[in-house]
Amino acid sequence: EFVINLLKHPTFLDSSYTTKFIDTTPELFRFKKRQDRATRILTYLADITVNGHPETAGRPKPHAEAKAPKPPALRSGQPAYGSRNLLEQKGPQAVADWMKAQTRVLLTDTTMRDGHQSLLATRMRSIDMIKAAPAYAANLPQLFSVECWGGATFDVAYRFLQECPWQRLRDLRAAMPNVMTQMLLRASNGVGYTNYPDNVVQSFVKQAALTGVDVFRVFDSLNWVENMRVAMDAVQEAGKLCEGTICYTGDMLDPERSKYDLKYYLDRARELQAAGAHVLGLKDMAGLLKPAAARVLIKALKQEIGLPVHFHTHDTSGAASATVLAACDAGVDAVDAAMDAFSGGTSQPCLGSIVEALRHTERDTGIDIAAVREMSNYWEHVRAQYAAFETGTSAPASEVWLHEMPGGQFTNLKAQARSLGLEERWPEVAQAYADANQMFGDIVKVTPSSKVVGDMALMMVAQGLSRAEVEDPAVDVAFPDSVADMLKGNLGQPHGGWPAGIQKKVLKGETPLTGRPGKSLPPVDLEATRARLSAELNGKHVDDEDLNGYLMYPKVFLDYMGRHRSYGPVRTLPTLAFFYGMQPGQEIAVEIDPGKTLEIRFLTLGEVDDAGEVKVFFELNGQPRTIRVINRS
Ligand code: BTN
Ligand code: 3PY
Ligand code: ZN
Repeated sequence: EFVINLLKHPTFLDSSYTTKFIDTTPELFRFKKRQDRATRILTYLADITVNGHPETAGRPKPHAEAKAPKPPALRSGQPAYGSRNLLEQKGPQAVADWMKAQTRVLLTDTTMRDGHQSLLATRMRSIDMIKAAPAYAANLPQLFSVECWGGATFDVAYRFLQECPWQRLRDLRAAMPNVMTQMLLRASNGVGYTNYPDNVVQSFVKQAALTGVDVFRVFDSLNWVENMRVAMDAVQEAGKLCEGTICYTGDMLDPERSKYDLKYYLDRARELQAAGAHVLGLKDMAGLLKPAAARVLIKALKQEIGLPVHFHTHDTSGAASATVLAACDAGVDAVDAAMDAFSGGTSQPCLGSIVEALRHTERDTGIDIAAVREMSNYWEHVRAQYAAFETGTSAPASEVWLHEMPGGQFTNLKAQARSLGLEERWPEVAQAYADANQMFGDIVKVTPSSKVVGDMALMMVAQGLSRAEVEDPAVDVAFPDSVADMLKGNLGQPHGGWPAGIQKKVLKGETPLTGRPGKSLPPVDLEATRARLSAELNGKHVDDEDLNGYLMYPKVFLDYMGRHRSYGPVRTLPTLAFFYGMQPGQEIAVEIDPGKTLEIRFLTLGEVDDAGEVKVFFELNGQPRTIRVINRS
């Protein structure tokens, strides 16, 4: 009963399922008059200092000696010519040609997107990224790209970090003008968990390109290229680099898993090439590709297709760097890696170690390893601030070849299992995940299809249902909504179609969709939506970035705006103060505009009064300020 309620809870369904749900605090929205920004920021600090941050309560705290991380010194004043300059001057096809002409292996640094998405529940704040960006431009101009946007980072920024994802992108782009930025785009699912109308996807891509994305890695959660064209066309229209991407699953050299054999991948690659991809992405989201298979697959893709190949994997098994090096031997053009301090485990393999492994070989990356070390030192201090979000697997997991969970989902699902009281039964969850996958016909598992398999697996374990029982027409099963949605065809069609038996049972006679979902969704009237949103926000001007944020996540965006009215631009607070509040006597500097800095010192707390409020005493730029907040602790 409880499990069913949880599985149907809207927060759970829209995938904000990490750690725990945020308590709703209606008093925050009963707001009197609009206050100035300094007062709003003090109100936030007072609230966190008195009540704690809802997401860090009961979680590990950073070490006492954790302090504000200092980015590396800049090694040159003028950033050297990089991939972004080439894209700007000659366009995306020239970038693809240039990739193929390199003997060195090109590297993408994923720290600012997949690295923290896979290790820290996507909680890295913009300020910690923006501080690093000038050092990327100055010290690491040989990087192919910096992956820093998209995937889960978009909604987590609004939802949990109280910051605007567009502003993050704009700031990174400005601070790093010579290296390409890269995003992960879930094709018709945008940066969400469901199919959007075509014009919403088009509008989103256009805005992302305008605000600052250079490389769009576009994938579909069922590898259905038909469902990727709208997004890919929009990227090409915007003049940006379109990385049409195949997700890797199964075990290519295993004769028992013939559904995903070499021919399957070559067929998908040809479809992506025909759809206009400049680069072929190979996305091994769970880290399943083994070295021997990588050799065969990458050699074949290079020979038969001819597009440059960009390989992405996860180190869940601990064996990912062996696969990366095999891919390099086989002629891969670019690979993804995370800065050392954000690598390993469910994240990408270690960037510095790949640079070292390839040094003095034909495929030497040309990256300055000392610059990598300095950057990684910075990231190590950044990571220490997020102790509350470490979900960590502490050892490699060969178990990944049983369940095939994507790196970003693995720790999430463990946390969900814990919150359902199933922590001790994790091996059963892993097995149920594998069983659910087979029940759905052995599908590609990546956001959002992976979430559906995860929902099904948790339900099977919580209710003690075996695959045979779930499939048995005589056993009554209340399927999670996400399962019904997927089998109705709302995420698209898997290779070979859905198994008829389970589809019939879940749909109870309803006719499934077999076409492209976007084709049957009416276009959204963008200007009418803008007008409605503006009215909802008391007449506030709604720009294109806000409109596109709202179109992806209406409720998440409105909740963010509601909190913004109370707390103002908290994105510039130091991370320790933002998540853990302040200590008496502590002073911080908060730059709320370029050149406008608030010096904030927290003095002390007063007693709780009859109304349940506490006075919080600060100094703001040397002047005493008192803020009253409700004591909810
Ligand atoms: C969030 O995590 O919801 C984003 C920003 C934090 C909002 C503050 S934290 C203290 C107070 N309690 C809440 O539940 N929300 C606000
Ligand atoms: C995402 O879609 O966020 C992913 O990282 C998929 O691997
Ligand atoms: Zn990934």
